[in-house]
Amino acid sequence: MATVRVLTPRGRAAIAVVEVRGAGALACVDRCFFGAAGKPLGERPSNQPLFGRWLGEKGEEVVVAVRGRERVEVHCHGGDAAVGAVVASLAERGATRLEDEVEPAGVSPMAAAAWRALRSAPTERVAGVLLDQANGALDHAVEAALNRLRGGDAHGARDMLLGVLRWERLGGRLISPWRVVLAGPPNAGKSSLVNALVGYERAIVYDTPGTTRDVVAVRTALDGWPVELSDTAGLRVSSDPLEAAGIERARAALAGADLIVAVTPLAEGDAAPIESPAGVKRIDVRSKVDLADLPTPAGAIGTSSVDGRGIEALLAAITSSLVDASPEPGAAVPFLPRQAATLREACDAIEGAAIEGDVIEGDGAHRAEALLTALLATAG
Ligand SMILES: Nc1nc2c(ncn2[C@@H]2O[C@H](COP(=O)(O)OP(=O)(O)OP(=O)(O)O)[C@@H](O)[C@H]2O)c(=O)[nH]1
Ligand SMILES: [Mg+2]
Repeated sequence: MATVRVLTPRGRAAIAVVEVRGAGALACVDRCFFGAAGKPLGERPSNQPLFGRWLGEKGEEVVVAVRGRERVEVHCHGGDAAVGAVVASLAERGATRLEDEVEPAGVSPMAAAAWRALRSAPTERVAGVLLDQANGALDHAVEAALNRLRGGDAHGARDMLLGVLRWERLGGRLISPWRVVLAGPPNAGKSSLVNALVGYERAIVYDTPGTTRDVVAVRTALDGWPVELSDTAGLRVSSDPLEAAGIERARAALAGADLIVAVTPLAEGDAAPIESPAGVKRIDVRSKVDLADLPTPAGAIGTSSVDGRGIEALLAAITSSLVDASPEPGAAVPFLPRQAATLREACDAIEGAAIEGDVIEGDGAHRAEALLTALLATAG
């Protein structure tokens, strides 16, 4: 029976390698591969790269290498969609998909989850934090809190849990990035600013107000933390249904933002009132400072996408607004939402118990103990 497995890690790459092994491996790939030479794989020399197409003469370009009588590699485009399609077509033709085993045998459920998350780590810094959890940092912290609880030191246990929860927001933005949304009136220079911040031309810039019609997201890293910058349609009342739909989406992006960068040209007097959803941080930018001979108001950052003024300052302000402190190497960081939710629930249970008297024990402590024990037994 043939089995199929992706050898290359997930993530952005030009090429991915899918391995098919076992009896029937060659036949299975033969049914999908349209080699330029038109011969069955069994008649081709081993270890030679064979160019062809997948699932038909007009299919995706692939390179196949026969590594042995029971082992073939398919080298395809590296994106998730291309890899998924190759694996799915092999599975349809009888190959069994092997689960990727990324974690070492015998590790705890939370460590195993961290090993799996590591594969999608977008930056080295994120990988470092996840590697600490893969090596048991979060397990050890939860075990230590549990031991305190069992030893009757509920205060101590709660303080330890709060110490871990300090990294709740950061932990939630390791795998999915921080969301920074640029918003402001049409023509304010938002798209130009996104391009200046990422250092390449991602968003369309044009002198006609209402150019950006949709939310254009661009992923980058600031100080090693993953950040998604979203350029949005200029906020105004519009009778154009397409522009109005874009503005609606801009508002939705604002509602889901971690940070809003509100952009208004310096020459346009007061900053435009952009309704920031409650609790969402915001940085005020006065743009196009090269066009106005005016001082930038206090509390705002003046920028020019033409001469680069203020861009570094804005990058620094975005970073420090999102991440005010970084975990020390080896620190426990909850990296899945359920983990943080359970830790919080355990803290609440301890605090709930404390209110009833000056001795912290009883139901709340027991409930916290049960929650932490369950957390250690699952990935969170
Ligand atoms: N002088 C100067 N011009 C700028 C600056 N930033 C943007 N512009 C110009 O202003 C115009 C609008 O820029 P965009 O970046 O497209 O503005 P926007 O806010 O994305 O506009 P909409 O998508 O229509 O909402 C373009 O002609 C840009 O070249 C700047 O810092 N200085
Ligand atoms: Mg724009």
